[in-house]
This record gives sequence, structure tokens and C-alpha cells, in this order.
Amino acid sequence: MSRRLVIAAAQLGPIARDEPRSDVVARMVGLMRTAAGRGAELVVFPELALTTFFPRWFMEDQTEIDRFFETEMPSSETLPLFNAAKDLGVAFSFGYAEKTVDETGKTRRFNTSILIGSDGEILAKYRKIHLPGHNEHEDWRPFQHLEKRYFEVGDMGFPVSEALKCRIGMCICNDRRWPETFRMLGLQKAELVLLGYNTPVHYPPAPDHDHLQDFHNHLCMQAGAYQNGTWVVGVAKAGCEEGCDLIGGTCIIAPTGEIVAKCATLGDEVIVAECDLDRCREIQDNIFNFAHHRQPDQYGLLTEKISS
Ligand code: CDT
Repeated sequence: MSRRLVIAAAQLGPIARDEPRSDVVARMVGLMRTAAGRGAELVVFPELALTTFFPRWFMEDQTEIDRFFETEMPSSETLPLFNAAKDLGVAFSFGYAEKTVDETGKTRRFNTSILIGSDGEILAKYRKIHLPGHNEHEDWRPFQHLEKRYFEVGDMGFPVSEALKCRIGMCICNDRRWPETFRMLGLQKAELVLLGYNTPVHYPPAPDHDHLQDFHNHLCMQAGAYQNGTWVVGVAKAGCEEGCDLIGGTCIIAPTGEIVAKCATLGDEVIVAECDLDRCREIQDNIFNFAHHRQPDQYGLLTEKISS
């Protein structure tokens, strides 16, 4: 069986606060068709792909907040995505705000990504673990980043699934900045990491770093790919969304850490690369052969809780 997978990264441009789900889904279906026309077998969309990046606003009214959440997947509004994927014979992944009720009857809200097969079945799910930002309104900021207010820390760990001829893991936006994320996936022999993001150009706590946002984006994803010998597909929601500039830089990264395809715009755009999954061996069997070279006995601090 061929171990080559043709992967598309489908970057989304801005989504307005009042943009109906149906419009966004139509845009995504259009990108999926473009990707399939270019031979893609898997199409990767960004974090919180169905709505504007709502954590930039402080809200207290839970009804207003819940308008940005999905209570079923697929729903009547998202079903066209699943149907298009089946028609086109492509798998796809995207992020959304998930509202669910657990077995004890408690309502839970997560920043979630799913992977869907070309038969329309959900193959894997991940709930974001590293939630950036803050809990309460902070007056001094030009815009808020309230992921800690609106979401719980993911409760699924970092799963890696056998799917689409390979071992696939997912993570979401801020997760990519943490080497622990990629190492958790790497230790499970991930060969492909799917990753969506919404990253403002302006970082209010350290505005001197604004000009480094694109650099840091690629730095951490390329390092994650190389240090774990895995393909990485990083997909942005980009452009000026409700007055807030988001970086682009959507790209597909080889296990050597090299970018093999990259978006050139800040709008809706598709890039495609043929990814040879066996290339993971070049790294995983050699420089980062964990069984031969890792020294976990020396890494105790990594799992200790440090109080200061
Ligand atoms: N969505 C998301 O996680 N964004 C963050 C923004 C910086 S932290 C306020 C990121 O890490 O890109």
C-alpha cells in the first residue's frame, strides 16, 4: 500500500461576528472542492473554523456565548461539509467550539478538533489542552483573549489514531508552542500532526514581539516536526477579523522540519503537498530514535509540579 498521502491545508480568511454558519460552511465546501480537484485525500481547516474568533470579546450572557458553540456534530448546518467530503472522497479535519453534556449531567465546553473520514464518519477527536489568555475582562488590552473563560482544559490527553494509512495526532494553536505537545504525540509514533490556529499579530503583554509572530509560528511547528520526525500541517484563520489582524503562514512541514508548501495570502487559500509518510523513518530511526537516545530517567522535572 502506498504510504503517500496528498494533503491540503485550507486556510480561511476572516469570519465576521454575524456571518451565518451556512456562509462559512459554503466557503469551506468550496475550498474542499478546490483541494479535491488538486488531488487532495485529506483537507485540513483551522481552529474554531465555523465562527469568528469569539474569545476576543468579554461576554457574560451564556446564551450569547453559546451561539458560538456546536451541540451536535454534524448538525443541519455542518452536514453539507460531511456530504461534500463523501461526494469528493476526501477526509477532512476542522476545529469548533464544542458544548456537550457528560455522563453526570454536567455541561462542558471545549475547544475541539475532529478528523472525519471520506465516508463521513468521525475518526478522531482532540480537545485543546493549552488554553492561553485570561479569565476576566482586562481593561488595558485592545482586545481580549478569553479562552480560559470560555473553555475547559481538554480531557482526552493527546491521542494518536491509526487512520488514512498512518498515525495521526491533532493539537490546536497555542499547543504548538509547547514542546510537550509534540513530544506526547511523538512518543506515540505520530507520523502526521494536524493543527489549526488563530494567532493575533498583536500580543498585548509583550508588544515588542509583534514583529516575531510569523517567525515564532514557524519556529515552533518546524521544531515540533523535526524533533519528532513527523509531518505537520499548520492551518491559519488569517487576515483582519473584526478589526483584529491574524497571522497567516499556513504551511505543510516535512519530518526534516522543512516547509514544503506555504500560503501566500491572508485569505481563503488552498495549498497541497504529497506527503511520503515513510520519510518519518529518516528522523525517527536515526537522530531522534527515542528508544536508543532518549534519557527519560533524567527528565523527572518535566512531570513534577513546580510551585514557583
Ligand atoms: N488561539 C490561540 O491559542 N492563540 C494564541 C494567541 C497567543 S496567546 C494570547 C497562540 O498561541 O497563537
